[in-house]
This record gives sequence, C-alpha cells and structure tokens, in this order.
Amino acid sequence: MNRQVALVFLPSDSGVDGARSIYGENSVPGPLRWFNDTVRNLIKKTQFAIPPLALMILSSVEVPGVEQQICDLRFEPFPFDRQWDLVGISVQTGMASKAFALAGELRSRGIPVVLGGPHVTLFPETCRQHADILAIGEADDLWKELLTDLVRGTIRPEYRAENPPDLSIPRPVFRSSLKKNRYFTTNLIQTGRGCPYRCDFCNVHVLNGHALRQRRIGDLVEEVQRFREDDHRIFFFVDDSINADPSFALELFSRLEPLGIRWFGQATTALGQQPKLLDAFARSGCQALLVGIESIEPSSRDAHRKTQSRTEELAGNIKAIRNSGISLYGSFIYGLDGDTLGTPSAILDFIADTRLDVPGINILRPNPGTKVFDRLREEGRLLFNPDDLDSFRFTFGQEMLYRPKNIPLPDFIESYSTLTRKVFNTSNAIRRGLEAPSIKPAVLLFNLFYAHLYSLSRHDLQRQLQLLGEG
Ligand code: B12
Ligand code: SF4
Repeated sequence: MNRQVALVFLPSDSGVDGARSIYGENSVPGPLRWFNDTVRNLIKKTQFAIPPLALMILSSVEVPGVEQQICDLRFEPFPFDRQWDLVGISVQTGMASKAFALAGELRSRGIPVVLGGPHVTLFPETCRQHADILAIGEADDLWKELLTDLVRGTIRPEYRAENPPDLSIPRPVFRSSLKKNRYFTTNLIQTGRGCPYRCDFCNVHVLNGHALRQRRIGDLVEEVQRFREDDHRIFFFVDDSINADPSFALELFSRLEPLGIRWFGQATTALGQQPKLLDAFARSGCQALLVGIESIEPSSRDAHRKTQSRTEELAGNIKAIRNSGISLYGSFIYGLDGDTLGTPSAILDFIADTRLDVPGINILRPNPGTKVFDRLREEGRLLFNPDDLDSFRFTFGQEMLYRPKNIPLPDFIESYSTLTRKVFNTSNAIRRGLEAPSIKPAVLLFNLFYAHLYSLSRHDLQRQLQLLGEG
C-alpha cells in the first residue's frame, strides 16, 4: 500500500478568494450583503482562482511508494474521511493561524503534519510547536529527501535548504493531481527566482535571495509545449519581474512565439524602454502584464527603496507598453512615507494620462519579515499587536495596519475612500474595457469586481475607524 500524502493550500479571508466584510456579513446592510453573495458566487463561477504552483511542484516529485494529492481548501473541506500518512500545509503569513489550527486538528487525529512555505522559511521557530516536521526554504529538493525518509520510516523533525536550489537542473512540473476545471487556468510557469532589488515592503528578496536563478530555456519551452497539449487556456508566468534579465527573456519569448500561446505575467515598467523585448512579448502572445508602480512620489519611492525605475520615466514606459497592444494592471500603494493628502489627485491624473487598464489602489501592508514592518514597529506606528498573525490576513484595502507618516488616520481613510470611489465605478469600468488594448472582457470584469471590492473596503475602513474611536 502506497503512503498517502496530502498537500494543502488555504483560502485567504477576502479578496480574490471571495469578497466578504472582515467584520462579518451581518455588519453589511441587506442589499449590499445580497450583492456580496452574488459577486462571491460569480468569482467562483468565473474560476478566478489559479492553482498553487508550489504544490504543483512538490506533487511532481516522484518517490516510489508515495501517492500525493493536492487539497485546495478554497474549493473543498479537508478530506478527513480518508487515510493520510502525512499532510503538508503551505503557510503564508496571512494564513498562518488557519494553518496552525488545521495542523492541530490533524495531529490530534494522529496524522503527522509538515509545514512549509514562505512563513515557515521566515519564522521557523514560531511554527515548530505546530508541526511534526518543518521544511525550511525552497523545498524542491528537500521534498524528495523527506518523502524518501517517509517510506523508509526515518523521517526527521526538520529539513532545511542550506542553499537555494539550482533551478537549471530539470524538474518537470506535472498536473495530474489537480482538478483542472476548477481553475481559470492551470498553465502556471516560473522561469526563475530571486530579485536583485530590496523594496522594503516586500518579502521576495528575503525568501528567494538577491541573485537571479533561472531554469533552462529548453526546459521551459518543453514545459509550455506539454502544458498546452491538455490545457488550451492562457499561461501565467508567475515570476515577480519577467523582464528582470532582458536577454534571457528575449530568447525565451522569441522561442515561444511559434507556439501561438496567449500569456500574462508581471514585469517592471522598465519594459517600456526595452523595445526589442517588448516586441518579443507582444509577438509571443502577451495579453496583459501587472506592473508594480507603487508610488509616483519620488520621496515615497526613496523612503521605501523602490529604486529600480525613476518617477519621470513611469508614464512614458506605461504608454509604450500599452501601445504595443498589451493591457496593463498598474498597482499603486497609497499611504507611503512620502505621501500627503495631495497624492490621490496625482494618482488620478496619472491614471487619466496613462489610461491604465486596471488600476490597483492598495494600502501598505507591513507584513512581518519585511523591513517596513520592523521600522513601523520601532516607530510605534503599527495599529495591531505585531505578534498577532491574524492581523496580517489578506484583504482588499479593508483595514489599516499602521498610521501613515504625514496624514492623520481619519483623513487618510477619507481620502483613500474618495480615491477608490473615483477610480472604480461602472462608467470607468465600461470605458476601460472598451479602451483596453487586449482582453477587453477581462479588463471590464476586473474593473467591475474592483468597484465592488472597494465598496467593501470603504465599509470596513469606516467600521475600523469607529472601533478605534476615531470615526
Ligand atoms: C502568484 C502569486 C500570487 C497569486 C497566486 C497565489 C496562488 N494561488 O498560488 C495571487 C495573486 C492570487 C496571490 C495572492 C496573494 N499573495 Co501572493 N504571490 C505570488 C507570487 C508572485 C508567486 C507564488 C509562486 O507561485 N511562487 C513559486 C513557488 C514555487 O514558490 P513558493 O510559493 O515560495 O514555494 C516554495 C517554498 O516556499 C516551499 N513551499 C511552499 N509551500 C510549501 C508547502 C510544503 C508542505 C512544503 C514542504 C514546502 C512549501 O517550497 C516551494 C518550492 O521551493 C509570490 C512571490 C514569489 N516570488 O514567490 C507571492 C507571495 C507568495 N504572495 C504573497 C502574499 C502576501 C499574497 C497575498 C496574501 C496578498 C496580500 N498582499 O495580502 C495573497 C494570498 C492569497 C492566497 N490565498 O494565496 C507573499 C507571501 C509573503 C508571506 N510572508 O507569506 C509573496 C511571497 C509575495 C511577497 N511580495 O512577499 N499571490
Ligand atoms: S517588490 Fe518586486 S522589485 Fe521590489 S523586492 Fe519585491 S519582487 Fe523585487
């Protein structure tokens, strides 16, 4: 009898996994509650979710005597009725307490639990008491060792990647353990890991290091060909900056051009100044890119070490990318240390000038493990107990976790709410959908979802102010 191993992915509290008020749906007026339910169901029906690549990678590791299954708890409860020899849970910081609760339940039934993922890599000591085994770091190679030990009966309490794995070693990803029709697409590919930059609100350079490690181009082309055979939907390159190494990206996407795929990914705005690469992206089927604009205030960019592009180049770069036929999701953070009450109108002007297809108007989330978290804690600006992991749940701008530097909290919330009301409304959604250079229906849908999600954000932020006694 093969050892049965479950790999678990957890839902977040709100946002892409279904919009809901963090104060419970009873806090929402009747008609809005009905609307929330409808949108939540719509999000599920349009299969907005994508599968967890980390668990696709782990479940592709083949060890004789082991059968693995991915349990995506966004779609189903954990199957306690089956016999499990080991359960692995992927832990992100915002979901840590949910992960610990599930681990506790499993262990009380005698099922051994291994915890891995970003939160375990950042804070192993806080996870140890909740698990039988910890997997610390990128687990591509650790996992084979761990499963082999499971079969041999020699499993250890800790597996740690002393060095990040060499990604040029071929490790094909298989999707047999996924229920494909649940997802928007299963064509997920990561070409490399690591980020040379040090933005202070980000964990990636801490988790994956500063050196860029890449997979071999031949392996990537083979994977795209193989994936395309049984899933004809769009590809998502999950790399944080798909243009981080322009010559690598140029070769890869030139070789993908004949395959006729459609894809989206994440890039830096510097792409607007890389005309050959931009052309290769457009020709190889790039439909949309997410770019982290973060801030158009030079003082905020400096304060948060967002140094890889200059403010005065941003608008021109964005226009160049859109002119090549690629739609853009541009993500901003309002509330950074250089921001003032004048920032929202600058953001509005910027969106109007560049005609961004989907603007993302975020508030800063000082996640534990980032430099900004340490700084705000030292400055006494966090609004939550820094040890309370529940505070770092994933929401769409629904709660403030800190006090902005230059703007009193009530004024900040009022100005943020006015900004999101002006950016997201039905007429803007329709106009952006019609004007988008590509995937017009998706741009329309995204903007409509956001009109709804940010109405929840306004409701919840107002509620937070009242609870703080400042509203
Ligand atoms: C694509 C992506 C998304 C997508 C898809 C998520 C999904 N369904 O997979 C979307 C847009 C939906 C998303 C949402 C969120 N994301 Co996100 N996302 C990413 C991104 C860019 C790539 C993730 C990925 O596939 N990586 C590739 C895999 C192979 O790497 P990995 O996940 O780290 O896994 C390795 C190890 O961690 C370990 N491992 C992971 N799980 C497990 C489990 C076990 C049992 C074991 C043994 C090992 C193990 O082994 C893996 C292989 O080496 C990362 C950044 C990054 N570079 O990783 C952020 C990232 C994971 N996201 C992050 C965050 C914060 C979020 C949100 C909470 C957003 C927010 N601002 O609040 C939500 C959470 C929603 C949810 N339910 O997941 C953070 C997590 C930080 C942290 N400390 O936990 C990251 C690291 C980005 C960052 N800037 O810090 N995200
Ligand atoms: S925000 Fe992007 S560029 Fe900055 S450190 Fe994170 S992954 Fe790198």
